[in-house]
Amino acid sequence: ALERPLAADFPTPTDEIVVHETILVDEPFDGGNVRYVPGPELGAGDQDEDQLPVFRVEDGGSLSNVIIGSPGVDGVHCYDSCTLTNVWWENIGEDAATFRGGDGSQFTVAGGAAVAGDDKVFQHNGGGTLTVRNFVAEDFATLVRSCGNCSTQYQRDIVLDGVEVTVPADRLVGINENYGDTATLRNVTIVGDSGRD
Ligand code: ADA
Ligand code: CA
Ligand code: CA
Ligand code: CA
Repeated sequence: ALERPLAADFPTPTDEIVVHETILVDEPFDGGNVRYVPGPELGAGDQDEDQLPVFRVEDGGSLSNVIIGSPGVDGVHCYDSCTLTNVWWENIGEDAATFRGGDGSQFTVAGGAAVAGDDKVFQHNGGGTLTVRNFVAEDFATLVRSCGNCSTQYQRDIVLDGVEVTVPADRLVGINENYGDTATLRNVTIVGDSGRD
């Protein structure tokens, strides 16, 4: 059985689907708590940057009640303002979700949890604001990273509001001050002992 963080109340999967090809979402998609298991065509779930996402969410699309099974490959890619509601990552792959819309995008992650990542959970590569609300993460290095080397760079805003993380972890948010990024942290709970004095 998977080890689960105490506070991350993962839903029991209602069914399981193996995903051999990235699922394109351009309308509201309610997964009904089905577990979507990445097939080997999408990647191995390691730190290889060339893996494919399980879901690609485009203009008009949103995801809710989806369980991303193991190995997490490149998780979810969002190409426009998108909302991920109650999305659960059982084993984060290279990262859990990537946000790629341009300036003015409003990306929201609301509810859900992610566990078992080697490095980053959320990767903000586009423009606009990424808000992570009522989210739980355990066993990762960085919760949100604003891309430092993307081919198009943007000023980005990152908001955490109601986030519970379990240490050890390296950082909540990594931003690029040289591009004017901002990070706003509200209601952050850190569970456990960092092991540091
Ligand atoms: C790394 C890489 C970025 C981008 C990112 C991602 O941080 O340096 O250019 O590829 O991963 O989107 O996973
Ligand atoms: Ca990466
Ligand atoms: Ca990635
Ligand atoms: Ca993992």
